[in-house]
Amino acid sequence: MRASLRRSTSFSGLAPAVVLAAALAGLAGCGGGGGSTAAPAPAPTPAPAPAPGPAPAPAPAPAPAPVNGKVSVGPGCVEYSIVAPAALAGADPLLAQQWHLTNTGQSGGSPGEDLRVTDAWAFTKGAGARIAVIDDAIEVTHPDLRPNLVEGASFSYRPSNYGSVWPLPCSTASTASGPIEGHGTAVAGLAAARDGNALAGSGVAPRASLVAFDALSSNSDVDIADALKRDGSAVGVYHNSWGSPDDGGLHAADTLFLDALTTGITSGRAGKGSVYVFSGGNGGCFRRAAGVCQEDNSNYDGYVNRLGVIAVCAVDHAGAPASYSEPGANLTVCAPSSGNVSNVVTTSLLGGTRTDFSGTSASAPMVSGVVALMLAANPNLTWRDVRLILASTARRTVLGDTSWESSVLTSRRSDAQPRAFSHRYGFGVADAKEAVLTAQSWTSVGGSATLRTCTASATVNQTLPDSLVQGSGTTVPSTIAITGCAISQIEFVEVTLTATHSYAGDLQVRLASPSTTTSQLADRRACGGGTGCGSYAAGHVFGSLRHLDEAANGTWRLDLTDLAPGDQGTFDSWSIKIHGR
Ligand SMILES: [Ca+2]
Ligand SMILES: [Ca+2]
Ligand SMILES: [Ca+2]
Repeated sequence: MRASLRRSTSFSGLAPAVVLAAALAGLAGCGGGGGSTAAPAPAPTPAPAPAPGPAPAPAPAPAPAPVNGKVSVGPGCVEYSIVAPAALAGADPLLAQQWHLTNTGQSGGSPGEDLRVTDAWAFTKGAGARIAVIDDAIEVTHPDLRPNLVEGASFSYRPSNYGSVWPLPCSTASTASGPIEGHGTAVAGLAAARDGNALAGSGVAPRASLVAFDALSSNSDVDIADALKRDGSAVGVYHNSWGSPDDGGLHAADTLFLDALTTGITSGRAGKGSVYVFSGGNGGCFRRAAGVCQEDNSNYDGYVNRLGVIAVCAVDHAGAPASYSEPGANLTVCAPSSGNVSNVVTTSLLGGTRTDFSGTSASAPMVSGVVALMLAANPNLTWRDVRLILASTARRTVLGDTSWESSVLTSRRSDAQPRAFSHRYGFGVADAKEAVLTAQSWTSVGGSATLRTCTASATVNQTLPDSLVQGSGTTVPSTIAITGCAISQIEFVEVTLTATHSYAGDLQVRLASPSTTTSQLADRRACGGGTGCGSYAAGHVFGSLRHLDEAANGTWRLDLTDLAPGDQGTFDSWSIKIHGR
């Protein structure tokens, strides 16, 4: 409990975007192929999390207008010119290297393992849809971003720059792992860099409009919650390449965040709901214990496993899961990103480009770009429609992967590829063309106002026998019978588990549905640092998309199994909340 609560309250001070971006280099040798001994050089030690700060001060007055055509975010910071760039036309020189858009094998990967986005551009390039990038800084003056920028609609939360519409970096310095404040700029370019301007490459939605909110710069949950609903009538998709620390621990989201999400999906876009896209996390091999990768899970992160969140995993240029990409029953789709080498091409600081971006920080903004294309193709889509279309049109890759399990979801793909779910891929890799085509003819399922919810709970109070042999144990099941629920097609399942245990990482948690499919909610792992992987004492909320389109009524079963000797506890209670139509 100690670690979980402390981290949740100080989360915004953890520079989580940097955590996501930087995690790859040290992890690239883990998982995936298995048994690899040729790990690359370790990543620099991540910066320690700052101590929780005091309650945020009242918002300072907006920063004064820039003087002499120059602007910076504070004393000692880089000054940027705010002169509008000249309009350019011509082929983008780096487009051919952007294998995630069109994979011809140019990076050594498999031709066709991409977002199928070039085909979607025949229908729309995103004009009319707005993407908000929430990060710690975004170089909105970048000549490949500025043409799509909605002038005056960005917002800076940096205390020295509060209220400015220029949420720029302070420093343009780089280390071996990339620009120190370059994360948001790289993210923004993948979603919505301009096409056809003879500069750099192109975003997935190169004619979508772009705004930037640097809410991660201020160490304030208040600011992040504000950014997540800022200009909710105009913003279509809020993009987030950040999350809780990838340390295998259970992390709760703060109530301000949850309230902002609820506001967004209820009131955003005149009731059609804001769309929230998040990185699934880079903790696929967050540490090694006795030489074995320990795996974080997207479902341990209370910021990315929620009802209104589209969590995105990563596949490499051959379509296989990236070793750092976390599994999770909460994953919607994957998108391309780096594999054993960092090779995603995007925008960088001082108007430049980079060829080394990586992680789920790179895959997720591609999905935000796909969502912008969908919203441009059909502005009437609700937040629920968006997720259903992504799932029903995703492209399954590596069909022989044993993690694929059949799903009752109806395929909307033109090739009718059957639907399946994997805790590593979600429903597959986002397919921009199929998503846009389906969006055009989609009949809405409605927004938050028509979403049905059924809830039930059980008190268990049973001892969880300690494991005698690592990897085996005695399962303690508990069942809940759902009757009279009007949901015939599930859209999301939330399970809140309360347990008392001296090492939460010992517990495997599985949810079995009446349709006999299983959500893999938690696995045994060793977290190190004496944290015990967090705690279930106050109740951890898991999210699942595994049961999409199943019926709600029937017997649900939660199985807890202690799989490591030395610590034990009790299964106290659980509750289930089913959303759908
Ligand atoms: Ca360009
Ligand atoms: Ca994580
Ligand atoms: Ca144990």
